[in-house]
Amino acid sequence: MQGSSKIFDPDRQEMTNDIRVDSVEIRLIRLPLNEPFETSFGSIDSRLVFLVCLKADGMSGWGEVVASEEPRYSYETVGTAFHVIRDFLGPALVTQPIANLSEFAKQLSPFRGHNMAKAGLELAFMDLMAQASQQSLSALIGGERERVAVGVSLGIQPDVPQLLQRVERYLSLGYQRIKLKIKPGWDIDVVAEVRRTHPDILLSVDANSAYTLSDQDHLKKLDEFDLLMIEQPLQNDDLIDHARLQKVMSTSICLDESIVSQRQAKMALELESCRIINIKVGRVGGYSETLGIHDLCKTQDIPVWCGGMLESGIGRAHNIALASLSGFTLPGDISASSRYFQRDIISPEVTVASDGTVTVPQTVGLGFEVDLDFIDSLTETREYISRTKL
Ligand code: OSB
Ligand code: MG
Repeated sequence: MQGSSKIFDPDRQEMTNDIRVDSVEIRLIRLPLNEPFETSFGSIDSRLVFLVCLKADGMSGWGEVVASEEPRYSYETVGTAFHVIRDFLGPALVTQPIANLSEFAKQLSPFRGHNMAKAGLELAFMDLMAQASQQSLSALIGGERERVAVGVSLGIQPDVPQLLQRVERYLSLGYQRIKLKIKPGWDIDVVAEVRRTHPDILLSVDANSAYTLSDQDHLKKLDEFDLLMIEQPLQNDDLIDHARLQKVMSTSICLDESIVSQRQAKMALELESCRIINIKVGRVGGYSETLGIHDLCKTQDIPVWCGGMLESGIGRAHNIALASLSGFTLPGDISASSRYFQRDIISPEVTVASDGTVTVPQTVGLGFEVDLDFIDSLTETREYISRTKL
């Protein structure tokens, strides 16, 4: 397969220097959202952002833990991730030098679950690897695109006119695909209205597990709107009922919540539970699993795309690198920094060009400057895990 295999290769020539992590710094900052974001599981008006900074050999590698404050999208929360990194994962990383991504993943694999916590650390490690090998994150993982196509995810609105206004706004900014959050009571009629107003746009819906298989006759009504996909209609851990639903719906099912590992992806493809997979690096536990799912889907011609978790610029930068892989063939939920935040913690901020693409940075590491002064001024909680402390 393409470039991604090289970072698993323990004998890789150019990566002779092990990375010795001196310390893990975790901190929480709160960024207000420009407007509330509502899904089938509730509404938020600010993002408590969990940042990870690994220090090694004078370098700082940055990652983000995408867990939410409440265990609604998944069981993980900012609080559980803080505990698990501080007490288990962080101490395991500072014990010995780590040569590559597979060694990194192996170091954390004895700890079960907590994928978002693991991923936050792995993102930071990959930023270090990119810096140590003097390449961009995208180049490090074998990314092939210079620009990635993006769409926008629109939360549930108080009424249809307000939704239509937002659809209008993001289309005029160039976004290539509109995704509507749906739930019982905010679904068929709403989608019908958006489709009537915009007959030709790429349109999809995301239910965040708000239905069960007993709703199949209702969900089948979505088939007439020529949707690109319906994302995670049924239970968060289900594969079987999604396979049943996919058999009776013409709209492609895309799984999000249900795919938490490469094994789950393999099962979903064998069971034909979906025709598309949304990859979120946090949900699956990091780059290592992401690359595995990407490669698996590519061999089976299953399109993947990069999901989002209202990331700050740091998580967003990693998402851009991932979306540059050749198998990411559908627009990602990678919006401009300004779609969510008044001011982002990186510079330059992420911007979306009028053709609905984001440029993949080619400079070393993350490809953006981390605005440490701004982060410092926002920091609410901070903790260090270092070798000397052990
Ligand atoms: O299901 O894709 C989802 C945000 C939080 C939790 C789950 C989801 C989302 C989004 C937002 O849809 C995507 C984004 O970051 O823009
Ligand atoms: Mg989703």
